[in-house]
Amino acid sequence: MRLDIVSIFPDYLAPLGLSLVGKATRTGIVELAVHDLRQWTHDRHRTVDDTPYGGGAGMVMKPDPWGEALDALLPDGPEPSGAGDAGERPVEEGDGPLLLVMTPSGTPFSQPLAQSLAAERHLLIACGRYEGFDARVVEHARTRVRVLEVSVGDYVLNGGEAAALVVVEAVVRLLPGVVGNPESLTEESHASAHDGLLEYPVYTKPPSWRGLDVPEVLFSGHHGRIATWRREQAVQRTRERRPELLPPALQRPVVRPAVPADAGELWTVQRAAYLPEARAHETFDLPPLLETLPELVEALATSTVLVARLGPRLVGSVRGEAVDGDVWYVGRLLVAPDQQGRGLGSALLAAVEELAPAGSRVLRLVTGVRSTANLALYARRGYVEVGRQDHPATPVVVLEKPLPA
Ligand code: JDK
Repeated sequence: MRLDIVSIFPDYLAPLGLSLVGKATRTGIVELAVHDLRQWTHDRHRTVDDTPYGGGAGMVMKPDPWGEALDALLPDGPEPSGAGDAGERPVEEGDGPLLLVMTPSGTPFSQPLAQSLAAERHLLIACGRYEGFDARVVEHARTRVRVLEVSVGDYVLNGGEAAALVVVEAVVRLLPGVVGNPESLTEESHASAHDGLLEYPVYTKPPSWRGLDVPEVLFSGHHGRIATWRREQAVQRTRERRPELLPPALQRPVVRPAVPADAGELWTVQRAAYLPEARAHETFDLPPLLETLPELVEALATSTVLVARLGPRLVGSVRGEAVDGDVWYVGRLLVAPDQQGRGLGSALLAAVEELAPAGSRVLRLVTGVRSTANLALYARRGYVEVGRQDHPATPVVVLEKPLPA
C-alpha cells in the first residue's frame, strides 16, 4: 500500500517509523511518504493560512498549497490548465488513490472503515491545522479523486496529524504480513463483523495477584466452557458499557420514569398496543384509545408513568396514581405487540408496584372482561377480582392486591 501524508508538521508523524508500522515500511508492505505542505508555498513566509471570510476567530488553510500538493501527489499530475472539469477518468472508479481528509465533521472512523481502507492501493492523507481547510479544497479534490472526510471521534484536536496516526495504525495492521499472528486478526474481524461485541477480559500469570484471582474457569482446560464464559463476559460488558452495540436479540428492555419527550412515541405505541382490546371487546370506546396527546402529556405531569425501552424503541409503559389516600391505582399497562409474551408486562407491573407511596394499602386496577392474557398476568402477580362494573361501552373487572403493611 502506498501512503502519502501531507502536513505542516511532518515531524508529528515520526512515530510511524516505530513498531509495526515502521516494520511494515521497512519490509515494503507499506510505502510511506510524509510531505511538508509548505514546499507548495511560494511567498517568503511560506504562508499556509489566512483570515476567514465572514469574520470570526482563528485562521483557515489557504486553498492554493493544497491544490499544488494534490497536483504533485496524484499519479495523473496537474489537471489540464483551463479545464474546469475532471480529466479522462471518472473519479468513481475504485483503482485510483483515495484522499482522506481528517476533520471533526467527517464520517466516523470505525473497524469496518479500516477494513475497507486496507483494501486500497494508495491513500493520500491531508492533515489540516487552524480551523481547517478552505471548503473549496475538498470540493475541488472531489473532481479529481475519490475523497473521504474522516473523524476519529467526537472531540476537537488541534490538527489532523494525531487523527492520521490513528487511521494509519488501524489500517496498516490489517495488511497481510504486518501482524505476526494472523489468527488474532481473524478472531478480531470475526468478533467485529459477526456480532460486534466488546472483547472479553484476558488474564496471564500469576494466578493470584494483589489479592485478585484469575477466574477459575480459565484453568479448567474445558474449551467449550471457556468459550461460553468469554461470550457471556463479552455480552455483559457490552450491555453495561455500549448497549447500542448489542444485536437486537441480545438487548434487554430498560424501565425508567417517563419524561415529556416520551409523550409522542408513548401515545403511538399505546394506541397500537390497545387495538387488540378494541377487537376483543368489539368497541373503540376504550380510554387508552380515546386519550388525546395533550391528555397523555398531562398524565406524565400528574401521575407516575414508567416506560420500557429496547434500544431506541419505546416498547412498554405503565402508570400509577394515588387515589383515596390508601389505594395505588395501576393503569395503562401496555407492551408493543411484537414484544408481548416475554415477561415485559410483568416487569412493568412489578416496577410500578414498587413505586406505591408509603401508606398505600392496596393496589387496584381495572381491565376489560375479555382481556384474557392480561387477566392471567394479573392473577399470576396476585391480583384478585373484587367486583365488576358496567361501563357504557363494555363491562370491566376490578382487581386488587393487598400491599404489605
Ligand atoms: C483536522 C484543524 C482543528 C478544526 C472548528 C470545531 C465546533 C468549530 C479546530 N476527530 C477529529 N477531531 N479533531 C479533528 C481535526 C481537527 C482539526 C483538523 C482534524 C484541522 N483542526 C480544528 C475545526 C475547528 N470548530 C468544533 C466548532 C476547530 C479530527
